[in-house]
Amino acid sequence: MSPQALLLRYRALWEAATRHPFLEGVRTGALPEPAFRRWLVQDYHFVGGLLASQAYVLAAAPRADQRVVALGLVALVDELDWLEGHARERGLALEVPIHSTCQEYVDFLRSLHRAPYPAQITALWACERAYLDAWTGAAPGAEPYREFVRRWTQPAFAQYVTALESCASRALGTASAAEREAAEQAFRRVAELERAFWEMTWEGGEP
Ligand code: HMH
Repeated sequence: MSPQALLLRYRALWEAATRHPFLEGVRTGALPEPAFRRWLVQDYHFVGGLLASQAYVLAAAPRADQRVVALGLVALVDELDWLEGHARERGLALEVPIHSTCQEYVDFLRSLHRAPYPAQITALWACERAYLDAWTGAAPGAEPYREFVRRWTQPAFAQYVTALESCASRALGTASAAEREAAEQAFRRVAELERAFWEMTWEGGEP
């Protein structure tokens, strides 16, 4: 089972994770402003959580994967700066409570530090691949959102996702049956949590 095989096997789940009225709103410009604000502040929480989880992935990474995972970590630190800049520009407070949906995703990623490495790297790849696919579907995006679309569709990001896929592919290639099963479960969980994240931005409600 390869990363590509997972995308094929769970095609419907993946579509649900990467297509959403939120993204259609980004594309057309019809996105309700509250949805965008909710997304921005919760994604800031998410990236902070992803950064901490990815540090565990780095700790578990084989020698050949260290550079990709470590450079990805630094990119997340830059992303926090970038999101802070956008929040400031829009006068949005980032010190809002984390939404339970975002918390659930972050908790899941953190829980993977006890999972075998193939599951960890597969989940990390899936998480980033989800954003590549989601924002690619919204390209080029309406003017207010174009910079966001650009971030997750630029060649450097696509190359990062490809590099993670190679790491996941190698790990899965030598994984035991139990490890492959854990990786497959992690992939499905990431897809479900990505879908829930878009739903959260759309529906709002209490954190
Ligand atoms: C919800 N998934 C979510 N947020 C992100 N920033 C990414 C994936 C990619 O880092």
